[in-house]
Amino acid sequence: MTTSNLDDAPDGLRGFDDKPFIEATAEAKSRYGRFNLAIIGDSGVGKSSLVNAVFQRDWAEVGKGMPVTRGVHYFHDDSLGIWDIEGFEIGSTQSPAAQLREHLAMISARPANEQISVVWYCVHSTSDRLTPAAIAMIRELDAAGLPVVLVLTKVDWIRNPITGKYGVTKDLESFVDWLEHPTDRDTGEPITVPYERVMLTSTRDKHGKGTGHGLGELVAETLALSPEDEKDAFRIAQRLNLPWKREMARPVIGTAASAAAAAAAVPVPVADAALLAPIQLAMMGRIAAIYDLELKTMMSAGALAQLGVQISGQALARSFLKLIPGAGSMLNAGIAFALTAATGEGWLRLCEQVHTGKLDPAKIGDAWGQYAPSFLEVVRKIAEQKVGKS
Ligand SMILES: Nc1nc2c(ncn2[C@@H]2O[C@H](COP(=O)(O)OP(=O)(O)O)[C@@H](O)[C@H]2O)c(=O)[nH]1
Ligand SMILES: [Mg+2]
Repeated sequence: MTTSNLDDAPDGLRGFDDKPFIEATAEAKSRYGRFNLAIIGDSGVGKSSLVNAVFQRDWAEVGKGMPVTRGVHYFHDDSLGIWDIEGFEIGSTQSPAAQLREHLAMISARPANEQISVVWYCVHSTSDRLTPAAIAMIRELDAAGLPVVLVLTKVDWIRNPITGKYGVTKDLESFVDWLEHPTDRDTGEPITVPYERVMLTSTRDKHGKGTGHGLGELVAETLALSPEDEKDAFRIAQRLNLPWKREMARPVIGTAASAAAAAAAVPVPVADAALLAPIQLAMMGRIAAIYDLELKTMMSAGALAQLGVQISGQALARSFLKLIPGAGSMLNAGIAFALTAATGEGWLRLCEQVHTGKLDPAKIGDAWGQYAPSFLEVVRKIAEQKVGKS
């Protein structure tokens, strides 16, 4: 169910309908669904830091709070679920692998939108081998059909003073060598450890500063290992890679611009430019979902309505047509296309600013002026479209 934000909007805005925006966001969110990651490793290895760096939620520190079961926490919002698994009891009658098997059985009995897509199995990068318990747990995950990224954490990157390049310690190099050709600790015989990738990561340097290393590669590998129908959910849930979101938003803009062109296939008076508003608002709602923005709750009462009035095309189309010799007072397919495409691009950039924390969502209404399509931008779009057609 969706409700309008406008019930308490200022008078002049009440006639405006924000439903297409809100419904498009809700529809896109339910279509993309939730991405679930399991992150497994000893307490203190750096799991919560990784989750915070890649997903940037302002959840209370991941790992705190009531566990689902001993050693297992589940955190989620609409687009992301994190299974935080640690605290395998040493000296328990059950091996860690058997404990993990029980956890996985418990999770598999949970609802479909909580099922794990990818596992990050975290090991401190100063280890020299995987322990037999770790190997048994990775085999357990593999047996459950889960792709495992072996994440080496808290890597100490050393800058070579001569070449300026970053490298790792000799010890870590030999750990990575061992991981490529693992052998049994006692017999020296080759063994199989069924992980998919090794990633070397840090979320800060050893002084606790900086933004880390290897995280871009970690999200790229995680995306590659995600099931096809969950890749978009991951692109939305993660907050490190903006180009992925742009790639998702561009076809949404293209589709809306074509729909706007079709709506104005028979030219209409500029006074009727508001007929484009539902198309443009639905486009904006879908883009907001890609940037994981819940504007309905983020924007103040009436701000969305104000925005809607600004983008409804009419004012812009009117001022715009005055400047085009011979355009008259009719809105045609080309102008509708260009206006919608330019609106989409402006909105995309604004969503990026909010997404990266550079713009306070409460100020979207005021900021839109800077992002709204300018006259020149629209003319450029029309020119591009003509070139594209010829
Ligand atoms: N030097 C360094 N310290 C880290 C790194 N990641 C986490 N830490 C520190 O390690 C401690 C444990 O991290 P946390 O993420 O809570 O581990 P968790 O128990 O596995 O969730 C914290 O004090 C972090 O500040 C890293 O990449 N480098
Ligand atoms: Mg933690």
